Amino acid sequence: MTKRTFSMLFTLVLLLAAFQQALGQELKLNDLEYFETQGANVLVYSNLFTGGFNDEKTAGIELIHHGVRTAQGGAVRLSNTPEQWDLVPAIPTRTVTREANAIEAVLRYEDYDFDSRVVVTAKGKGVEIAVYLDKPFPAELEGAAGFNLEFLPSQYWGKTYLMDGRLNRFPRYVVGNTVTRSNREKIKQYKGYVTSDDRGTGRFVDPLPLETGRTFLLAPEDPERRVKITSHDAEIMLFDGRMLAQNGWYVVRSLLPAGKTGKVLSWIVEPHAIEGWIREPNIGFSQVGYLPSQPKVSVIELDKKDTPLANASLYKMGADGKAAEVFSGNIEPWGDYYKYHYVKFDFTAVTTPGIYYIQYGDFTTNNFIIANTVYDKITDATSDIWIPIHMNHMFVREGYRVWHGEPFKEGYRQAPPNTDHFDLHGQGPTTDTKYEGLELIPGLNVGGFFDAGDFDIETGSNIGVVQNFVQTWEYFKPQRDQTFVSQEQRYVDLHRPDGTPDILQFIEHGAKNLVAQAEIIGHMAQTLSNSVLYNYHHLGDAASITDGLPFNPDLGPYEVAPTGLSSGMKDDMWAFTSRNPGLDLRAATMFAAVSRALKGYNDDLSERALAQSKRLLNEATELLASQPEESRGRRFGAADVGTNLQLYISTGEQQYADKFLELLWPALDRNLSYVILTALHGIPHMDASYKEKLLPYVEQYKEYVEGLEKDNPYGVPIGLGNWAGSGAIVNFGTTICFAHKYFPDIIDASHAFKTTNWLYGCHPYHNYSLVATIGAARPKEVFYGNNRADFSFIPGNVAPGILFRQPDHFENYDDWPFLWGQNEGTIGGNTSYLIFGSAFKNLIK
Ligand SMILES: [Ca+2]
Ligand SMILES: [Ca+2]
Ligand SMILES: [Ca+2]
Repeated sequence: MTKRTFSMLFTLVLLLAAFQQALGQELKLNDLEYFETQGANVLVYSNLFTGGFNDEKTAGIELIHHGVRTAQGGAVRLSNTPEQWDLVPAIPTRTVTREANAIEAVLRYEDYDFDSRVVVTAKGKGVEIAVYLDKPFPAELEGAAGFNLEFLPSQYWGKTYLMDGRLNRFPRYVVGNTVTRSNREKIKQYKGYVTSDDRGTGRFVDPLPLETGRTFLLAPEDPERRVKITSHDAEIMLFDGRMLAQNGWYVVRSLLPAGKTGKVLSWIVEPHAIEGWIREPNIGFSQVGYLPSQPKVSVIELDKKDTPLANASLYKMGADGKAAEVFSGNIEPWGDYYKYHYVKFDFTAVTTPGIYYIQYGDFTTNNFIIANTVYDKITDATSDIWIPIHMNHMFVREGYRVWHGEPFKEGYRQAPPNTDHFDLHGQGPTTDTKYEGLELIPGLNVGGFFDAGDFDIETGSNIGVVQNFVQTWEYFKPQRDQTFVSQEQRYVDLHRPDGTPDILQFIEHGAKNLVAQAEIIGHMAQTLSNSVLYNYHHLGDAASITDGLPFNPDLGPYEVAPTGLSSGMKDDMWAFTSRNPGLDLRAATMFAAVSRALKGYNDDLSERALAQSKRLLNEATELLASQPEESRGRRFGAADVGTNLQLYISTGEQQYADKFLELLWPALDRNLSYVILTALHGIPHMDASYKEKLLPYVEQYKEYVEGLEKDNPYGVPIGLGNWAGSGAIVNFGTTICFAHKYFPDIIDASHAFKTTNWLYGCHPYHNYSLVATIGAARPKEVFYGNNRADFSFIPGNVAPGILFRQPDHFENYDDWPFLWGQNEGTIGGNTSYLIFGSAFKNLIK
């Protein structure tokens, strides 16, 4: 080979490499049916608009850009900036055509008998998104039907954009121009609900575009976020969805042309992909820290293109601020789990108390503590802050701050028959009470806990919450008193001890509402909730959700009576009262437990709870017996097993023990991991043969627990549903604690650390603690609480956490609070965490 041919060959090789690199950046349809290049994934209806609460901002055409899901909602939509309750398209068919490198979907709006086809085709470094109409869309959708794609504000605000070369910056906060239009022109919202109060104007707000043009370049300065969108046949508009709703996204939109068929719109969307980009390792560890004696294993999440290192180190901080390496250990491979590769770093050998951090190659974590005290306070923020702030019908103060005034002073009205509801409830064909539709039901505005990020009282959930409190009290007798609660003053003051254990006051507060329901309505309501959608999505002081004045039909809307005692506002909350004997039965068991717990503290409420327990038990048993067998057969979950156990504990009647045992064993056979905790709670109340019969199930459970080590790198039950799985992982931890208590030779206590590890930072996506504050070095900073519009948190909240999106993406936004499936906390979930934390602290004592 001559020198010349060698150099020619060399040049050719270089050229080929460059060509391949360029090709390497081209988006390709992969086996999981999305368009992929390293650093950019375009998903086309992998996730549909079927989440349960309409537009959850987790569906449509989506872009995962250098590891972050930065765009979603790509679809034909009927407004400039769709809100949660705007209509979403059904997607009856989705077709992947490999030869054409294309995915096609039919989008259907049933309400308008309107079909369109969206075809996404790989085109070089981007995709073409085209909309086809086989017949023109209905005339009433002219100016409404358009193709939208939504970008995540927190990933773009402060960055620049260019529209046809004109310079702009994405606004940090929504400031812009809107117009109002006649309600006659408004596209109807879900089931005809309306998300805003038009103050009697008959007009709705419509945002104007921030910019309009043909070539839209997002974030040219940021290679991780740069996206170019061009269209030859349509104007591209940019809107700010936050104009109408704080959870809105930046919306890129083109209107569909009226009267046309065929290919009516096309965009080229090119997400920039950084050449050779490799996602930074996510080094998972407990942000709360570790006990000296406990297992300590960091799970490190790696890009599949990353090369795992051979070892990692632990550094200890000295009092002089200087750090020294104190341990070096091997990196052990675990394997692939969905999108990433996982390795583990075991530093259990390090047992000296101190301040440490992990060094993995060039990556250093924040510090954490090894000490015997790290878990001492894990429930305090939840019990001292989160729970009292969620006490309904009270004024809640903390130092200089008022969390909320006294809500719903006007009380609750009877929900009219045949009423649907937007929060998954409804009133059946009758009221099942002595009240007429819309009549005031006096006395219900007392006690109870806000459900979650919203302010309704979910009766089923509140029953579970009071059970959780009673269980915590009866098992652990926490004497903690950091909260002043006065039912007489309807006043709560945080950090002001009043001589009564807070947990008794929480039991009392929950029971007050539930006893009122039973006494006044005659049975349990389904929910006490909003009657109008525009105040359901309330953000701010709970006392301002309604005007506090009862509705007076003699007054016009927005009118207040001269006495100041009533108003014409139809904003009063409603009680949904369709009778459910299954719920009554659960209430009966809860009331029996309440009556035990409150004896000697509030004897009056204790006796009233017992009276309602007996009455509801009799009535519910009769009602259930008169129901057809098949509808009873369907009720067969852990709740029914647990209800019969609680009934037996409360009444001592053998029939409930028999029913408990009859339901328990088949339930364990069907769903062991879910039902076994209930079975464990039965041990103190059953004879010795019961524990013996349970033994093989506990052995089976041990296999299940060990099998989780092979299921995923974290060894916990990871949920893949539409609501992320912290709740199941908390229950897993609680189950371990109780299983170890009764079967210490079979279930090892150390499994419980898998739950704390996961909750406090050792999980996919990022390594922040999923529990707000609680002594973690790096807790999550934003949650979907009722203060979410402030990008904040309520201390002690447990986020659902790591949400799975099809087909292979786990995420938890910590700069965007508004996705309930990953960032909301519920009163049910947070009181379950109280039990776990109490049981866990007991376990490690
Ligand atoms: Ca709710
Ligand atoms: Ca107290
Ligand atoms: Ca009112």
